[in-house]
Amino acid sequence: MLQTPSVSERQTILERVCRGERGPRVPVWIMRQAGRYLPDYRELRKSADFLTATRTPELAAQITMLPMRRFRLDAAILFSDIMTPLESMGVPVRFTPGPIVDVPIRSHRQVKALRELHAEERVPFVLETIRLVRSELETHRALIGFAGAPFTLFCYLVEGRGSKDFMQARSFLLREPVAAGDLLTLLGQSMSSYLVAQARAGADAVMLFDSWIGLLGPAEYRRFILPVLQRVVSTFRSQARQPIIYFARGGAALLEAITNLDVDVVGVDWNLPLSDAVRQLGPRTVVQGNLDPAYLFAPRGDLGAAIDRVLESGAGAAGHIFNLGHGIHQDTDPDQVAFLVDRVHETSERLGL
Ligand code: 1CP
Repeated sequence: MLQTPSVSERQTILERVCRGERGPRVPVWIMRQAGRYLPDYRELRKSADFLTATRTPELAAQITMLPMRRFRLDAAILFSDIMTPLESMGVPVRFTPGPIVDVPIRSHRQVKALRELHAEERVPFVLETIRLVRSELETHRALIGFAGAPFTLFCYLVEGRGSKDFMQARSFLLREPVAAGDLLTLLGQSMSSYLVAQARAGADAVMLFDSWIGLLGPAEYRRFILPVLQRVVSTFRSQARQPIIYFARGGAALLEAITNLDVDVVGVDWNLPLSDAVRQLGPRTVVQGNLDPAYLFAPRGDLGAAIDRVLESGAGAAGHIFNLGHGIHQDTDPDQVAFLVDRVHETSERLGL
């Protein structure tokens, strides 16, 4: 008689860890794993610009799979960008290579002119990419879908481009709190339905990238951002079962506030040891991170020791997904990535992590 696989048999290793199950090893993937440090990515990009690559499902799926073919990674991440869905909300975006918004949002009138995102109609190419990748990927490896967190998207929309301090964006938040609140709310509604659409298309987990949240202090985070994020999470949870990862770069001072967010996994950068993050988030939390990407330029002995330290530091959490503390640098040698992935597997299997 055919037996229906139990839930845990059907889940990928990454999903099980997201739910707080340990073993058989610590899963690993790398932020920006499908990017410019890969020679095959640079080769593919010679024939297609970044926007075309993200909008062509066959190409985006092929790029998503590049690091999966090369390394024993436990998860793929959709090849796309946090700014991709914004075009269909009424904001044209260029990439040079970072995102540029030529007409930044600086008034309530502009906020009111934006449209909420309806992913199935407006970004079908993203959902098709997910279907293609999921059909190619082995069952034990996860596909992560993602969206920009409201504040990080807000930063690019108001500033118009990358910045060290996003002064325009942060001053807009305080100068025009009603307009800013409306913009954050719209982004939250749009990104929660975008993540639900990705989950329905086949993403095994979803991730919210809050890359610039470290620019806010805890009081402003609690006042302007936490309520919006709580709605994103509760809306997603009411419509999908997949785990949610929240990456709060620079969020060391925000962890206490983040305990109010009902996410499955908190991703942290290298500014604090994972054990400190776990102390603040509580032992039931699953963490993701947090090797300094600069270590990939260190000699193998030092790199290996640093990987083991991160694994030991994460051992007190309910679960640990190994990653860098931020995206991989474009000058990184891919052989160092192969070494990292194998080292995470070897050490975590040997120590039973
Ligand atoms: O080929 C090129 O020249 C484009 C470079 C590039 C790539 C490969 C950009 C422009 N985006 C991406 C892909 C991308 N962006 C992914 C794909 C999956 C993977 O990780 O392999 C993801 C998840 C993102 C998310 C993203 N885009 C974030 C959040 C994560 C982070 O790095 O903090 C942010 C902040 C962006 C904005 C962005 N898009 C591109 C660049 C170079 C940037 C950063 C610009 C800046 O520093 O302000």
